[in-house]
Amino acid sequence: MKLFIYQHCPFCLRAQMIVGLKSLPVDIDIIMEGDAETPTRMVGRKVVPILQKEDGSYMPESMDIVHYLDSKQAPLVATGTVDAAIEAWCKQVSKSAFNLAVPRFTKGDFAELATPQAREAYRLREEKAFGDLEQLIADTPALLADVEPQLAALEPLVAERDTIDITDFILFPVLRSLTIVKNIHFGDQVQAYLARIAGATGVSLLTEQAM
Ligand SMILES: N[C@@H](CCC(=O)N[C@@H](CS)C(=O)NCC(=O)O)C(=O)O
Repeated sequence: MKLFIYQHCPFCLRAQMIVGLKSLPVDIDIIMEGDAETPTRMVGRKVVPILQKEDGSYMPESMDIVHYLDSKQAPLVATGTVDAAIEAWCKQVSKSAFNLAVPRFTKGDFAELATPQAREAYRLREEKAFGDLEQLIADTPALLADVEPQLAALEPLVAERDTIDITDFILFPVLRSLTIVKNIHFGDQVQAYLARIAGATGVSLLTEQAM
């Protein structure tokens, strides 16, 4: 099987998590930003992640891919329902978190941005979705002032988590996205959570390229 992703993409990360967690025989392939033709040929629109299954057919939608891959090898891990408090937390933090992460993604070291054309295509895509990206970078102190208290409020919620279930496929991609923000303060519990899930899934954090 083959999984087509962007390395920065939080939805793609969900699929990468299950591949890594279960050591599944799935090749990871990058679709370049700006390449609409490849995903459109596969699933009729420009989107990632896309899984190419054993029979050659294509499946979009991150959580569908997670459940499909999870079913390939017992025991199931992406089970249960998403923890309501964590789901609410993700919704509440999402706008500010991605206002912090996305302008940095556009400047980041990701394979899908390896050519100037691809990087510019991505910058334009995100500018359309998020507005002036340089202004968002300038707004970092205000955005951090919103996100950091929310990260502090997450501490007791992650402290009680010690296995991996469906909730982590929602929460971890949001937190991993925030690791690209230089000097953001994660509390001890969130830091331990990030390290635990990254270790279990083999997914790298973005701390080394934080900016
Ligand atoms: N509901 C989809 C959302 C996937 C999604 O929005 N992916 C973004 C990348 S982060 C995308 O493909 N955007 C369209 C584009 O590249 O133009 C899922 O969960 O897989």
